[in-house]
Amino acid sequence: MPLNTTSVPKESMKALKFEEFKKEVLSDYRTAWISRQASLIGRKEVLTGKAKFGIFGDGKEIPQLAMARAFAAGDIRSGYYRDQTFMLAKGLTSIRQFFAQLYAHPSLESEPASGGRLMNGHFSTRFLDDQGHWRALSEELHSTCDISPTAGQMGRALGIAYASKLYRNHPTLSNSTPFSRGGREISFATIGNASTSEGHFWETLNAAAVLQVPLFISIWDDEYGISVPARYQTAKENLSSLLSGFQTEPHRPGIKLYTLRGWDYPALCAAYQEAAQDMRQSHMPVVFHITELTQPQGHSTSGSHERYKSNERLEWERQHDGIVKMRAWMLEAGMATEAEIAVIEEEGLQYTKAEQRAAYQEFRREIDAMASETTGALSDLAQQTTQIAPEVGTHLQSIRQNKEPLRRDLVSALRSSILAARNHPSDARHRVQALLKKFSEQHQTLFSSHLYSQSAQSTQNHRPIPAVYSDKSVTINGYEVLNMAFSDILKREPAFFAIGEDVGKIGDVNQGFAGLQEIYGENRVTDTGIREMSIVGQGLGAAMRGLRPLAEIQYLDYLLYALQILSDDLATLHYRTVGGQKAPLIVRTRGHRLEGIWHSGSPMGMILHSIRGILLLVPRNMVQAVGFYNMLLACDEPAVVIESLNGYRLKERVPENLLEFTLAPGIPEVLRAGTDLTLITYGSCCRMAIEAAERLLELGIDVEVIDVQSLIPFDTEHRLVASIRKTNRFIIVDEDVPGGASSYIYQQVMEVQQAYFYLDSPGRTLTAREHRPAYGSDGDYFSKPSVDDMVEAVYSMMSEADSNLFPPVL
Ligand SMILES: Cc1ncc(C[n+]2csc(CCOP(=O)(O)OP(=O)(O)O)c2C)c(N)n1
Repeated sequence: MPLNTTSVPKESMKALKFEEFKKEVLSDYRTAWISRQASLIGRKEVLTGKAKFGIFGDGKEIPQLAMARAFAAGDIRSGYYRDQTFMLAKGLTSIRQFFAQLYAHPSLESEPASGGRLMNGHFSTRFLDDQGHWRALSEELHSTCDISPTAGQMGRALGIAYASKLYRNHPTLSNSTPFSRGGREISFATIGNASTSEGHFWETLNAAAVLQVPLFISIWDDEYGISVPARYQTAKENLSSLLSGFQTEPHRPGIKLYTLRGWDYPALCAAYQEAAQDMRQSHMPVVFHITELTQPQGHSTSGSHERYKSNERLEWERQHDGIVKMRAWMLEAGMATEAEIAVIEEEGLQYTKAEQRAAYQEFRREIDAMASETTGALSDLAQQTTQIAPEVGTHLQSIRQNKEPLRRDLVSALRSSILAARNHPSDARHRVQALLKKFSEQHQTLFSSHLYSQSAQSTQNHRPIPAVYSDKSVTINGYEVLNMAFSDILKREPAFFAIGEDVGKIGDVNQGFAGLQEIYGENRVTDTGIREMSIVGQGLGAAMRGLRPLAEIQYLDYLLYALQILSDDLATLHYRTVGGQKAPLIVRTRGHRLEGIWHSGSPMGMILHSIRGILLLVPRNMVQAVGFYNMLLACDEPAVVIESLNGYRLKERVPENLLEFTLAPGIPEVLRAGTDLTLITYGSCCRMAIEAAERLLELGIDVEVIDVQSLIPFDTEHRLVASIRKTNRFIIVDEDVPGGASSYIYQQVMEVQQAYFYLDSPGRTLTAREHRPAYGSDGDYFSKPSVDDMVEAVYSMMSEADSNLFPPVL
């Protein structure tokens, strides 16, 4: 099958006046040259110890110039660490910012991509203003924020592209939004050849081809993944040949595939522009397989490529270096003379050096100011403590001798000095303490802000609207409660849509969306393939463009397939951009107790510990779930909501204001008041805990049952300890493994809420067994905590406390 071949763009050469074209070419060459100098200088900065690690885009410059030419207002890049030339070409980063990131400068003014939180080469633009409000994305150029896990950008890139499709087809949003102009925007993704070995790549590509969304993937192929050559990475060592099966055929839309050589500047420019122009209309995904790329300095500053590349390969790379090739072409095509190019190169080198120096000076400025404050405060203390705490003088000395201390050196000296001078309660020591406090507050903001939303729409600011019940309140099945609510949400919130396996035609496996596709159309309630990672990616990217997706993972057990994107991308997005980007995605799933190893899991510890940055809500029934969905749609944070798998056919009383009422996250609810012991639980265990409490009452034990409801955030008002204060005993029950989510709750209760002050018995946990739940009702009984287990656990705790009243029975 013939693949597109490269050719000099005669048409565009003609179309542009030669002089104008020449100017653009020279400007491109300057960008590539500067980018290369930045890579060379960057490596030196690392090797001389000014920066910790460096990974650069040398060898990948030329196709990025071409990609930049096709990239227009509203388009969004999702790429990886090699794309500095593209970012520079579009003005989305500057050389100074590039170096600020290399030095990990924790300042948004100097390093707007991540405020020093990400290693170098991890690019990003600010989608949000300082208040957390959206900027007019359709009028600007943007890049989502890069992550290091290879191919981790693919799911998000799919979602960015999917939003274009939704905006185009949306009856009301298509032209009246700051996010889109008729869905013409392209999602540009870049990926290294070796990273296409990841399933994420193929899953995304297949999904894009099925969905027919404007995803433009460029593969930078330099034939290696660190040291591992293509023969270990790619079948037949030929990505184009593998990808060719995805190509569009008559009446069978797939993708468009181009194979181009990475040093062929004119051919690349022509092809990128042609493909992008076409894609804005057709929405057909495109893959550019860019071959014959090089990596002049090797993979990163961590190693040298001479260790694994042959001399022949190294020589080939020198000859096929894109910059060398572009330079030769410019001379041959009469774009510039040797002398003109030499001027560009010298000026570019000096410019890069000057910007690098300025970035370093900016990076040092704040720390140097801190250092002089630190030495000032410590020298006062040192003078007064020469006899009793000579260590203070030593700490002072070591800071003075360190020409380029880091923040941690200063803070560490302050902390050690305060301890050393602990017996010297002078003003000088208090001044040191005050300074440390000031620095700590600054560092809290610099290094730990924005894990969760800090905008006015943050869930922390949410004021719940309580559920209202009356004599008229009806009782219906759990799934019908959800169905009523989702129907209303689809009506009132045009940006809301739901996707997932079996969500469309049958309205999800438990009928929460039953009948709603028929009413609201396929774009609002949509079936997807079985591909959990990219379902989340589809939602994540769309949420980054102002839509309000609900992405469904059919069963909690299958969240594992999506855990990487949830943990690495969604959970870190707001934090790693210091509030510059957000994705208020709702991930809906159902779990806990049902039947069998892969439909009864409750791996809550695994989830809890990997998704800090995302809310984790565990409603005990569907009314509570609706309260959370209503709240989430009024706020701007991502959440995982786990409905109880065995609750859809249970009857629930529906509040009068089901469609308006909201729950605030982080607020446990007392389900049953009691005086003897606090039983803390959530999800499916709540009903069982109530049953256990009723049986315990017959044994003379009055248990308070509390539903935690929300694991992240967790009991922000410390209601649990308030209960324990009264009962002086607690047991935590959940369906996770021993030491799983129950230990998280235990740490919250004992350490954060300091419940140990009020305990008459040691707190304990009652969990599932270590193994996955065996099948059937017996399997459940002997694997998960049962009502009998709960009754016995409580009884034995009471018996230990008063064996006369509660004689031991076991
Ligand atoms: C999931 C994952 N596995 C391994 C790594 C370590 N790693 C970083 S880059 C890289 C090679 C990537 O090669 P390629 O995709 O060809 O891109 P290149 O760096 O050559 O441009 C590896 C293995 C990683 N970052 N993420």
